[in-house]
Amino acid sequence: SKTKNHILKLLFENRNDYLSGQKISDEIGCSRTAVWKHIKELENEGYSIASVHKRGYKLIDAPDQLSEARIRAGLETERLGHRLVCKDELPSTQKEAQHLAEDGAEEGTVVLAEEQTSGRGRLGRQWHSPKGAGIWMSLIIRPDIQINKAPQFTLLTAAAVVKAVKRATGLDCEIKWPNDILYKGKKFVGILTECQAEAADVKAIIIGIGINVNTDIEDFPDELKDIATSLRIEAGKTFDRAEIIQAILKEIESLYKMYMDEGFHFIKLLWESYAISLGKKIYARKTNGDVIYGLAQGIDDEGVLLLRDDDGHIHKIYSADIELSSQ
Ligand code: BTX
Repeated sequence: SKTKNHILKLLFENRNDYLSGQKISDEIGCSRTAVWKHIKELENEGYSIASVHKRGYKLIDAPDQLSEARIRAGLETERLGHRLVCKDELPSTQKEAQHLAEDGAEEGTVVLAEEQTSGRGRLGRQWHSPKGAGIWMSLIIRPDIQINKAPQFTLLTAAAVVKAVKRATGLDCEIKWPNDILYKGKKFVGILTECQAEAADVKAIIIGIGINVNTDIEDFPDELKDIATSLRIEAGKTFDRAEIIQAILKEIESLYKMYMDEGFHFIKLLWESYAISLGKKIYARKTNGDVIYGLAQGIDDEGVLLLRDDDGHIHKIYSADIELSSQ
């Protein structure tokens, strides 16, 4: 209920202190008995709340379950996340968000699942999304732009996620064009942006973000063990997924605002500052199977990768998988 979410928000905001029942009931405009009832309900949901006579309530521990209330408490955004759809299990949050967007869901709608049974990557690939281990989320935005600009949002999202991970965990990670985020060469984030358009106009962009947060190495299938990692594996501790989600929504919102006010230029600079492949020799395997070898010179104003081959020709790479060359 709304009141319960509000109480939880207050408890989170004052988690170093006791908050009196009176203060809570004044702030929310309900009786102290109602406050007490909601506290009991929160305890039943797994929250641990100390209650001390004459001092009030204090949050001791929260369950590691992504609920709307948990994410909302501490969310500092204006629009992103104003609607949060949290599910235990979905085939894919991306598919769910696509449906919601078609039905007119507002900008800022976020879909989250504890587990995805058919999480999707690019080009029909799979995204491994085990229960409770990561952040599997899809965000709907509705920028007033032309469809050829939509790929810029993949780069915007990647830059925002790097900033948010740094802020929430202290870890410095890197971007591999166009959409992988790596820590020491291993992938722990995947980003998938999809677009709904009418003629050349974007109606919605669905930004899918998958992050291995508390995944253990044994949780990965064999084919991923050498190429994937998680924040827990790297940092040796468990992270609060809700805090990372809050940081990501906040960073996307602020870069999105900058993008709408000032264009792609600043986002591009930020992205380039996090990119590992620029200035290096790479192989780009295009979707048609062709492989081009050359120097990754940079990205252009549309987010397209510019690759200079040994003959000096510049290739524009719209979609490919890249691999760093050892030379
Ligand atoms: P991608 O096509 O760039 O990467 C997919 C490839 O990454 C797979 O073929 C596999 O090799 C590897 N991979 C699969 N799962 C993982 C994992 N958990 N960690 C590291 N590597 C992995 C990247 O596609 C885009 C992924 C977006 C996922 C989000 S989750 C929320 C939303 N819903 C949904 O179905 N997809 C998006």
